[in-house]
Amino acid sequence: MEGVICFLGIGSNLGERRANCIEAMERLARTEGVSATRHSSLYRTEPVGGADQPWFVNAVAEIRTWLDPEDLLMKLQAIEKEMGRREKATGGPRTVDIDILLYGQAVIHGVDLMIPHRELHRRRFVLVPLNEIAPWAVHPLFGISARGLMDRLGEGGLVEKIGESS
Ligand code: PH2
Ligand code: MG
Ligand code: MG
Repeated sequence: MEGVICFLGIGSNLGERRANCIEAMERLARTEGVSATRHSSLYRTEPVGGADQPWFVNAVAEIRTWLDPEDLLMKLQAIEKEMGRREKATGGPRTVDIDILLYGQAVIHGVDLMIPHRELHRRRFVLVPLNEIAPWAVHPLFGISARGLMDRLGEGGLVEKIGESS
């Protein structure tokens, strides 16, 4: 076994947003070097930054991976592309976005890769689903759990769980 426990942020605000998030998680589960262990509920979330765009559907997935962070990033980008994502990282609407939030307790300051995700601690649409599945997960730079980060969060965008039937 071994491998590294990672948390991934998944989001979509173009097309069939819920189906896109679910498909992204299914594709993750089929990815070589990745074992999809758990994921949060889906949430309807107010767009943060560039407010003039559709609301998102967001979720957080926990995976165990045997890939190094750079290889994992390449696999995630391949899934985004296969699912028809054309947009670059502009903050505008996207079919699917898969971000590495935490990779074990690794701290990586690359040009293309920053782990932990640089906005993780500021985003309610990340912290609410992360807390649903892993309130104990520790931010390696702050030494604060997801629960603690939530408690420290001020005003943020609206985040509401999508019911089974809605
Ligand atoms: N992603 C962004 C920018 N703003 N807002 C919400 N609610 N959800 C997102 O996933 C999101 C966002 C950039 O990746
Ligand atoms: Mg993102
Ligand atoms: Mg991204």
